[in-house]
Amino acid sequence: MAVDHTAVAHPNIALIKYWGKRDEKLVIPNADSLSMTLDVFPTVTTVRVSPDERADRVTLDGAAAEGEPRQRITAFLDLVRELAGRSEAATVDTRNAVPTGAGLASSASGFAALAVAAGAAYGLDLDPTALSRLARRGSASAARSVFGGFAICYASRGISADADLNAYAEPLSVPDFDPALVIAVVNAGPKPVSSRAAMRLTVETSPLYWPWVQASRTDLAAMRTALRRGDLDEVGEIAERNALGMHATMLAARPAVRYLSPATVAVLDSVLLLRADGVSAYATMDAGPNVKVLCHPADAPRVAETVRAAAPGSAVVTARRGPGAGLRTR
Ligand code: 2P0
Repeated sequence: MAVDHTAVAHPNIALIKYWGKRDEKLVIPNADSLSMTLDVFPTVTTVRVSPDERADRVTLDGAAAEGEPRQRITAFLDLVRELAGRSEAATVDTRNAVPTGAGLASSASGFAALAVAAGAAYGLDLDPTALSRLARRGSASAARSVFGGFAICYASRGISADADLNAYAEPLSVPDFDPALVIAVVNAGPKPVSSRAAMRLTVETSPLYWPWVQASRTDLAAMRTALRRGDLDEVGEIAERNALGMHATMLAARPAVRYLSPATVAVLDSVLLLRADGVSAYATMDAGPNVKVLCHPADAPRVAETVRAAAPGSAVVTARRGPGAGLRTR
């Protein structure tokens, strides 16, 4: 009898960003990245092996998936089947708690949940490193959502066959750091350019891209030290400059990719005012206009109120560090 395998995964927000691949087919980043997995906006994904079906059936947020989202999920299922030595079709139902493709890391939680659920459905027995490697093939940021709390994703330094093996995430123990992340959803609509297309264009055309990758390596080393110390101001400063630098690489692409909107800039201004007022608050943005503000949990209500006033109509959600991806047992 067909059995449902249901997995839950949460998005993660990178403090040191991943932007750009050195191998598009294997999804291997150009640089290491470091993130915090959240306790909000889960993806819940159920996979059932369906031997009687001729093709995969994929439902995304309640509707039949089409186009690129469907293609990426079926290509991922093909990879799982190849690893498992199986050929049956699957039925997949995946639901995101946030709008898909709005720069709120739905592909990170999505492919982490799919890796866990599809891996279980097809009988793969993967350790966390192998699971992270598998999730990476769906979306590189998904490699980090396999783990709870903080995670570091290694871009492979090896060549060819080693490259796949050496590109994976692992948890980073940060016992003395438990910040809040206030998320200002200034626009929940789909992004105008996919992150995949935008990063390709940036790598190929932006004169700022490689200098940023260089700077990112220095940022990562400094970030590890700051996290170990539990120093929110240091962590925040590094995260903010790394994110702004990433956006600068896109603004310098030809043609420019600009995800930041007037509401984004209004929130960034309000974060500067909070700092001028003595509040430790630091911003980071991903492939979209939404802003995530790192702060002490005790300051989160004030930060939330400030960013809501700066971008009226925004949904504001406060996140803390959340769990890694796993099967839901009933
Ligand atoms: C990150 N982002 O580190 C960066 C920062 C967005 C900006 O990872 O092509 O969906 O599927 O590997 O993981 C978004 O890109 O891209 C992302 P693919 P992904 O979180």
